[in-house]
Amino acid sequence: CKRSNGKAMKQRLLVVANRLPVSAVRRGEDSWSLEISAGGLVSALLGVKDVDAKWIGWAGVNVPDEVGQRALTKALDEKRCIPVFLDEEIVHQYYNGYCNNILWPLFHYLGLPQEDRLATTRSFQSQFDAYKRANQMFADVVNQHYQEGDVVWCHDYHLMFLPKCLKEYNSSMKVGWFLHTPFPSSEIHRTLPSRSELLRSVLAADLVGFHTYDYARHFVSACTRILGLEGTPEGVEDQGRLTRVAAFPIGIDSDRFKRALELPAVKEHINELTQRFAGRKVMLGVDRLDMIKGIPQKILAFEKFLEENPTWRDKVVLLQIAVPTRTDVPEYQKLTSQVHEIVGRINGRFGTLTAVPIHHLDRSLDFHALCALYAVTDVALVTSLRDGMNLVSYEFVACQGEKRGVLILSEFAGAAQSLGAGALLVNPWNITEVAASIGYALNMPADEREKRHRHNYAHVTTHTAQDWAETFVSELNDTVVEAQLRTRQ
Ligand code: ADQ
Repeated sequence: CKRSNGKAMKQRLLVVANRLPVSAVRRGEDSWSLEISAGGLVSALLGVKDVDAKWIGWAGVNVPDEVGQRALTKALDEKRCIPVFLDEEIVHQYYNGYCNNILWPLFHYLGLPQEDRLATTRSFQSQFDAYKRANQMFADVVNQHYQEGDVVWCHDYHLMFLPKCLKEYNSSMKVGWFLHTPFPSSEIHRTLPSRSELLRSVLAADLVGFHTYDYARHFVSACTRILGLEGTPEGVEDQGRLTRVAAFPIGIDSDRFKRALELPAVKEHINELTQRFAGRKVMLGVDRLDMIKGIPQKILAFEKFLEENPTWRDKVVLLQIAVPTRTDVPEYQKLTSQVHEIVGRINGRFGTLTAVPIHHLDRSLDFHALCALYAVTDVALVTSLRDGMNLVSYEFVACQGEKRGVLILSEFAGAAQSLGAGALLVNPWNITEVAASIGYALNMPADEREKRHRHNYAHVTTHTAQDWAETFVSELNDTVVEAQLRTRQ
């Protein structure tokens, strides 16, 4: 903390992310209603000690008029949020285009869009230009609010161009960048037409963070192979300037889950669910409906398990809760129909007049309903084809009081590196292996479940979201001080 007039002043943290943690609904020409989404990231950043955090990002709505913009800015100010206004065209090209159609699939090993090569090449350039323009707009807003000594923490693949824009404004700004998705092997990153420009922009940051050591290593390899720079144990060096690169595995606010499970309404909901599924083991999947989550693979593995284990058919139920996302994108629409088709087929095949083996919901559940579901689950199934970390696996562990449920976890989720010793790790592409793990999990003796759960629970409750945020911010402060000392020597 700095001191001013004898009073301790907290360091200011500007968190820059594509989306603000609010949903904004316009109620009139100059009135808005706002709801803060209390996710893990919000609790993490509010929990950082001695730091005064503000968010900068897009509010997720198009506000073309000045009256509306002024009113929204004022309303957001009370929630410690600062808006970046993006028009529809730029959102289409930057967010739907470059972020979600190019970077998201590429970083999850699904490759670049394949359609018409020429059209892709042409639209690729315009989408990249829009991406850079949008990042510059974020930088303009950060610069307007920046005060000397602030820490600026940029988040995710939407803002890879931002560190460079910020350093162009002010080379002494403390800038960190964290990626929530995997960073792929350099062999994958090399296929991206704008590969070098993006790497160079990220390297302008002082500290670059990833969920796992593997992602950090892939990033350093991409910088050495594609840019010809030198990788060191600390990071990447370019003409004497070091960008520190390290792993900062995220966690959850486990206390928030613990508190929720104590609420009478949640306890009542747990009782209702227990009665509803009495006599059956409960398996659970909670995912955004996205190709990376491996939902079809999960359901096909469950089908194989039922096929091979007829005695389990009326003794187990799979609850798959899938929040639709990016619903205007054709690939996501196709995925939704595919999942519906497989679920329908399996329920038709193994269902009876009174019960079906799969309950599939296309929607989001509120926090308390989700906690109750986690608490009654015997086996959680996370089959991501790739996933930066996967917080659902952490949340499930945090809500397992007496059940000591089993976690089946994809080896391609970052969480496999932290929860691997307690979970049953699987290759989600190997449906036979996943089906066998389902059988193993359902039959696992109590002492093995206890041992595995204890390992995971200790990890989830000690490596929390607050620790993650605090470690990143303090490492960023240290990195800048060390760099200043080096240049003075
Ligand atoms: P996501 O891909 O969104 O996050 P994940 O880490 O699993 O994936 O977080 C999802 C969050 O949404 C969880 O808090 C979960 O409870 C909630 N959620 C999912 N489905 C829900 C539903 N049907 N109803 C209610 N809530 C639901 C990205 C990366 C991840 C990385 C995180 C954090 O893709 O790999 O772990 O960021 O860095």
